[in-house]
Amino acid sequence: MKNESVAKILYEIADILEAQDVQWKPAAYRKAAMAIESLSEEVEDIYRGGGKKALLKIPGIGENISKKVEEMITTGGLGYYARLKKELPIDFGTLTAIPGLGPKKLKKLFNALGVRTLEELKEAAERGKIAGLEGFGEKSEQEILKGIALLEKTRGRALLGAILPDALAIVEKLKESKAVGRIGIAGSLRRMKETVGDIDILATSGEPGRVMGLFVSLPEVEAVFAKGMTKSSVHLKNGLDCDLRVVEEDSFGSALQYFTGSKDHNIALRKIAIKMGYKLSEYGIFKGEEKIAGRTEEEVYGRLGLPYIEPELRENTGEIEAAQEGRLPALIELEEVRGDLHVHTNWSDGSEPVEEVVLAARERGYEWVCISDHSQSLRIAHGLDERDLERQFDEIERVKGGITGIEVLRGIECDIRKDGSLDLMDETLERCDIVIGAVHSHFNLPMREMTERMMRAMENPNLDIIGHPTGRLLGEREAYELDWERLFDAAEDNGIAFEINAFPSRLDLDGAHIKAALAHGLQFAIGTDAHTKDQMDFMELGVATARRGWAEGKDVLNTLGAEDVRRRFSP
Ligand code: DGT
Ligand code: CA
Ligand code: CA
Repeated sequence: MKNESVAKILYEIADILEAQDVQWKPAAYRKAAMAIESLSEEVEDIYRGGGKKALLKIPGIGENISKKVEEMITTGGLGYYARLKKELPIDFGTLTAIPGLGPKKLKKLFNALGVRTLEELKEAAERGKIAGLEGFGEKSEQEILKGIALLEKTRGRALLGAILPDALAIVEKLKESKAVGRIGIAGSLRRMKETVGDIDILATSGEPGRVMGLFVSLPEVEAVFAKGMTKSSVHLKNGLDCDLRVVEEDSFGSALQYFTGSKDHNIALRKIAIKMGYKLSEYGIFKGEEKIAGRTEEEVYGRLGLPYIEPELRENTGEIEAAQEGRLPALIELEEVRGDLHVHTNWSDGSEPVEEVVLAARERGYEWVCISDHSQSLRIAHGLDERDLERQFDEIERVKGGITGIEVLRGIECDIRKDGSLDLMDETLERCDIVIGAVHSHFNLPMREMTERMMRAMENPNLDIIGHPTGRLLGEREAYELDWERLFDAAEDNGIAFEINAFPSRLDLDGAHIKAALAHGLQFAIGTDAHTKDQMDFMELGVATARRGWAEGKDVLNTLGAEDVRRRFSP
């Protein structure tokens, strides 16, 4: 059993126990689930290496839960969970993602209406059966319907950040085979779209039969839909489908171009080809019967009179015109990033102490890292008050004294209150190198109020960056209602940068907002929002999102050295 499946069951047990009004235990199960979810090693391997004793060493896992984990690993199931599930057969995993529906409310809906699944919930809400129940009402029924619509939009799609490592691992395994020639990822995954519907892989091979045999028997594969010489389709254990196509060497470029999409980008390209008297397909560019391009993407774009267009730009939002006019941006590269602007430590809700986080940042080759824990209002995250922050500054100084080769910036992720004021005193904020202001409450204010709340925060001279500006949580919460033109103007007036939060469920700002902000000459701060040091890996997603927004190195403050970052944000 993979970490993800173990964690999922532990989460669900927590939900069932909470629904049954059991005290304490739900929190313990959630803590254990979170611990297992964020392990960099497979819990199976840990168990195989050191038995139950090794499980007990994982923080958050005690005697009782370690036995449950052991049972899951050794038998592939859990009797305790099966019994609980019989009592409350509700799809908590899916339904608790709907805002306003916690385990207790879901139990009420089950008892009153028999609701167990998303479909049943939708039907009940559409028929107006929920509004009349005690503890619900007209408004909460509407909220539930909104939540369902949002969930459906992302259902069957997975977060880029969750899927990218799996896809790269599959490609690496295939590459090991001598039968594989060229190989690459295509589709929305190559365009680094925030969610992906499936994984598309292309390869060349002199022995397609062998490659396909290897592919369908990978351990990641759960079921095989089709296995042929040119295309095989499988369902992966991670929940997504994956297609592998084997194409001819001299069509690899055109196939990669075609299957990378987007569809709209391809349609626009095909129009250009037709105008030039060519035919463009996944097999190449043809002039009559003669094939004139197809081996590489550069060749394909070149034949159409265009420079190479980076995959992240291929959404038909002006990239083809820009290519024709020679004004494609020189997109920021991961290698240009010199530091991470947003990481947490165990001072708030992160996992590791400052020192470990700083060392991990140095290991990545960063020149600096900005420690930015939560401020006091965020109680569930153990947010810091003025005195805590002073003590953290002391610790940062101590850590800096013992570590060379990396600069540590003193940051804070300061809550923006409902009225737009910041959650810590100005005297304290003044002592920070970087203040990231972010909204963590009152998400549903009307557009004008929300916009003015943000604007007021930006007017505080200590504020440097607006964190996760739209507030969206993919599949869970829509962006706040904001008047972006007013916000862009306010950011310009006050020298505020917008965060590109690289956490997989956020990717906020997204490409479209970044592009709009760029038109106002604004700058960006990529922050991984890491809560464990491994999560600093999300930088790749942040950079990809910046690229999807047409950002160049000069637009992104992570490309500066520590002193320049400090100077950029000093009042
Ligand atoms: P996804 O999988 O929903 O996240 O999005 P994509 O973009 O990966 O779409 P997918 O997997 O259906 O197809 C992969 C690429 O194949 C797509 O980006 C463009 C190309 N493609 C698929 N269907 C068509 C089509 O009908 N016309 C054109 N021109 N291209 C297509
Ligand atoms: Ca796809
Ligand atoms: Ca596909």
